[in-house]
Amino acid sequence: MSLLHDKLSTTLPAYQDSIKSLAKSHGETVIDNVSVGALLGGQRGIKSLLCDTSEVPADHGLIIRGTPIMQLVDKLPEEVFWLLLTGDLPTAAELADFQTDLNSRREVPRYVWDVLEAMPKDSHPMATFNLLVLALERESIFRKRYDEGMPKDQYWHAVLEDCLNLVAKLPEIAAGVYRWRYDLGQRIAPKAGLDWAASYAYMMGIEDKDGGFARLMRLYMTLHTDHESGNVSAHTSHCVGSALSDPYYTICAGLNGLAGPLHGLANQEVLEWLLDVINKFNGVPSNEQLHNFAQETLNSGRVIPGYGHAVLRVVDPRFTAFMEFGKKECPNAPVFKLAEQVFNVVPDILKTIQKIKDPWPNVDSISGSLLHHYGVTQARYYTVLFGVSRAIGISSQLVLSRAWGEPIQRPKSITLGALKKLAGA
Ligand code: HAX
Repeated sequence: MSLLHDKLSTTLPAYQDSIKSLAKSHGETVIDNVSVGALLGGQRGIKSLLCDTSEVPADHGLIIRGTPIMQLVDKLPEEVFWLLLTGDLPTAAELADFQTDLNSRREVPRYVWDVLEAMPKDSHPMATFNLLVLALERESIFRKRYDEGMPKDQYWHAVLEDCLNLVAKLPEIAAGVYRWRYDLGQRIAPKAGLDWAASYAYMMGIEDKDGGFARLMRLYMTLHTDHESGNVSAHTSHCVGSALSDPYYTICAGLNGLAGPLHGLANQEVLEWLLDVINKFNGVPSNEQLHNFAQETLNSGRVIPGYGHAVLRVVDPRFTAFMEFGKKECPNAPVFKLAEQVFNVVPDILKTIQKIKDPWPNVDSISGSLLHHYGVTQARYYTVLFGVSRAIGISSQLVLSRAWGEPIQRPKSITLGALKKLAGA
């Protein structure tokens, strides 16, 4: 057994007990009300989900297990995965054990590559990637053990096995999608001795003389892991996982939600928008030209991608982390500089539009400009990178949910007639 398994076996029983006893002693306590506006407004803000991996206060942004994300920017994604699961950062020995464990699980079955090669080349990379995740369902330990009559208290063990097996394979699968989709030549086999994100960077085949791309990939993977549980990808996964669909089905479902332009696909839309600006003005625009371009986007009924958030009311700290990285590593990269210029121009425009609650940039407004600098110029691939990282957060939430025995989700819907009656309308 791994040190991670040992640690969870020690910590999870107290977690299970505290939830059971809360349900028993305070089951009737009311924690929120549901207004007609909230129901019709995407359930925005209704407190109805339990998530202990991370929280996103509107005025602070992402906090993982009590630690603000800005204090985790130097951590490897594997360390953040351990933190999400256990509540503590790993010791050096725990990290080494965890990395060895992940390495031992990384072999991708041949049929996954057969599925990849059967896909039409012009399929969206996210559709291709998600399909490969689903193809791996054949490997599910949870499903096999469930069919054999696994007792409930064993669920989280089997979910953890599936999640580790999947997360270990995702860099090679995602890099395989990248190289195949863009005709970059043979797949590149993993190289021993690299950490999880550096290995992903290496297998994509990006030339990386000074290691800058590997550093970006570590930061990228660390920043995108988790964002509490109300966002579309995490929320979807919770719902699907609650039916005891195994982690391959569950994570794929979450990734399908991530593929929407209002969620994880925004990073693709941002780069395309930035490149449109550069094309239109034959290079860097003046602030006035940029202002007019943004205004045209809004006038045509489209959103400014990468700006606004359903929860945040401040600059997303993940944006700040990327901005600091860019200022240090590639301050003169043209697309990065344009993303910086957009940050200086667009919030003032959005602030004048009363209905927009958050005029500030989110993580997606800048990540692509950095990827572009290192040669990952294919915007349609960006959400795959996000998905590889987000699988870590979804996995962590799934393990905790199965550990405390979250029942099948089943909120109640009502008809418009019933809603009007309740509202006295
Ligand atoms: N540009 C133009 N209009 C915007 C806007 C933006 N960047 N942000 C919000 N609005 C509009 C909304 O479309 C909405 O208009 P309607 O009432 O006409 O539908 C209105 O302002 C109120 O929206 P809100 O309450 O401020 O924000 P929501 O919670 O409804 O939506 C979104 C949050 C992130 C979906 C929204 O800000 C948006 O579409 N932003 C651009 C896309 C984007 O960057 N998405 C990524 C978000 C982060 C994420 O999940 N990453 O994965």
